[in-house]
Amino acid sequence: MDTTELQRTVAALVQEPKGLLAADESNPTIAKRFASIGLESTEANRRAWRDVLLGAPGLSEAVSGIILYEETLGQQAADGTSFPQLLVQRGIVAGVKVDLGKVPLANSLGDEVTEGLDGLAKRLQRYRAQGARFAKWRAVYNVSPTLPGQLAVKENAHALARYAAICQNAGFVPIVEPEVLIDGDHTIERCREVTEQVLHAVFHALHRQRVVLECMLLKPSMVLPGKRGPNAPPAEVAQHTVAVLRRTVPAAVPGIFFLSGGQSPEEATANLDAMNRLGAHPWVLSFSYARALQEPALAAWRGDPANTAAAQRALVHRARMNARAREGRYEPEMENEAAH
Ligand code: 5MM
Repeated sequence: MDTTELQRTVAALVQEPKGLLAADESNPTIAKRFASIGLESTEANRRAWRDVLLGAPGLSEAVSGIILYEETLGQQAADGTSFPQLLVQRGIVAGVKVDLGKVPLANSLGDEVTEGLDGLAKRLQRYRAQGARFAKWRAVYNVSPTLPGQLAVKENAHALARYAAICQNAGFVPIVEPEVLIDGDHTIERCREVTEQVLHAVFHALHRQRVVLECMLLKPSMVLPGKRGPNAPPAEVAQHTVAVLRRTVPAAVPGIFFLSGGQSPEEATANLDAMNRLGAHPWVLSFSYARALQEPALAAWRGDPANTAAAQRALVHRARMNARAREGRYEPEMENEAAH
């Protein structure tokens, strides 16, 4: 496999001080997000919202890549430019979510597994012709005293690694996303235990599938207590998360781009910042947030074109805050900065 192009894509994605915008909500998920502002999820509304996000002035100062949903790859901005082409013009790399969602894992009550490997190589050819250069696949792990089971850990690791290998052979940088869910009342120690087990299995599987670690990115969840319990301060989240990553993620992996997973936008920024204040790490620690970048913008937009500029300012403000956090230079007072 010639990795020259993959290396170029990785270099573009890990550029300082940037991170990624996840705008790859599947139709059922975007319908939930739109419900929060009383908007129906029609093809036209989804296009209009993605147009607001992708066209935000100044976004490329803090965002190097945007993960799109398959539908968005084939849609156009208001002036007729295709969305992937618009991103190229803005110096942002276009990515695509390629998993087909999760289903219950048979004979493993409470566990889930992600589908989408069949026909993936063919789909990638189409996505490549449309302009995508990196991809994303998400596996989810429910947490309880007994979940996730060993079978779910193994099967999801296998699927993530097969996906990553197929992507690299098709010229796509794979983002490998194992998400340990925050639903529940578990302790931060339980989340740490599960995250360590999951990441260990994922990197074992990646090794077996001969994935080139230098040409992939990891998108993990942070180590957090369950959302029905008390919050943990950023210093504690950072200490647990970095400790687990150091034990499980080889230094050859160029970047770790966290998901926000239901944290508030400010929490997700403060936790990333605390990790980067812990000093030099072997990998870039950055962001690949969906809700923690989009929530304030969506609330400002409310489906009304008159609110487009306000929504774009809200998005770019959050992206800038996270770019500071990537450098360990975020202060909560910066939230008051006018977003111009
Ligand atoms: C965990 O979800 C990913 C990151 O989003 P948050 O920062 O909000 O946690 C996100 O990219 C997710 O994978 C996409 O929204 C697609 O989700 P669905 O459930 O629609 O496949």
